[in-house]
Amino acid sequence: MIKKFTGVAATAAMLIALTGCAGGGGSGAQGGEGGSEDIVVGFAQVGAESGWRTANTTDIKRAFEEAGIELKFSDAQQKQENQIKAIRSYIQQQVDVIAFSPVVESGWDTVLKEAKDAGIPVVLTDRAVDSEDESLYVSFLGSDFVLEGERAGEWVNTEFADADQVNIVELQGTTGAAPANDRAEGFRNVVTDPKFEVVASQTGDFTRAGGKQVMEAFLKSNPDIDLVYAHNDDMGLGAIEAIEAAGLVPGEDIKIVTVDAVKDGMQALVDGKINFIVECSPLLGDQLVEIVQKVVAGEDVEKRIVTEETTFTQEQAAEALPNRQY
Ligand code: GYE
Repeated sequence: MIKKFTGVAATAAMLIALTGCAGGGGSGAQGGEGGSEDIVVGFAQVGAESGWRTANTTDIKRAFEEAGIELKFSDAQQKQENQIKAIRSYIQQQVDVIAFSPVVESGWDTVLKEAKDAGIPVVLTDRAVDSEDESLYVSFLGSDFVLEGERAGEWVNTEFADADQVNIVELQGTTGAAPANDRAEGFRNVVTDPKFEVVASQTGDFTRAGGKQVMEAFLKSNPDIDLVYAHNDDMGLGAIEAIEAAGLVPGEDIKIVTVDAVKDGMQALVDGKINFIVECSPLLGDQLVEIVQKVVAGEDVEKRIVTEETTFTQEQAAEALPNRQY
């Protein structure tokens, strides 16, 4: 591993060179004697599909920079094969810890086993894998997506308490992704009254363009849509464009509930174009750094760390928006 050392770090590096106590080289839990300066982390990001993702990337880079930990970063452009390639390259480079946000839930066992065999601990951030062997990763840091779907559903139950028939269209996240699977499931856990009908459900891949395109098709084939449930703000924002282009008023003619609460989504909520947002925090950087430091120092880490989140009505959004970090 080639690193740039200055001052204290250089002295520490020399000591390590003399005593042979470096944390790198896939030695995993034995590292850390030289402090954070010696740690190298490989992070395989999903892509740059949404405002949430951009905020997540920015926060992770900031946190590692502040901690003085070298971060190797790759963007998989929403493709599992790219993420697998990135992880294999981190294994080859013998980084100390690999962290990644799995684009889909399934199909990770082989590459995770390769990391384990190389002695490199893996931390899952944001999204889960469906591997039955939990020893393939040390920790999973991220939101409870089922709960998010339930929160969206609870708002729907209250909002449409007096309605007789409610036609819902669903803009799903990336097919096979944990937040798409779980947000669909959570919503259905609570929206159980037979008056609710999901008349159409399709993936918009968590992007604004995808949300717009799918919503245009939904509007053409469904004359009476009462509600859009979008698995993230970006798809909801795309849906708003499609609804307006069809001559309808988003937030009034068609109600919209989304997940994330990024600034653009919150602005649309304040503007009355979205009706309710379930928060999903992308600010995982500091917690990830802490996990990495503990893992490298050989300390125990929690297997599951759940992000704390809230929900926003239009009034609450107006109050929160000026101080919103993402
Ligand atoms: O909600 C969406 C992003 O995995 C929680 O991915 C994340 C989701 C987030 O594209 O906007």
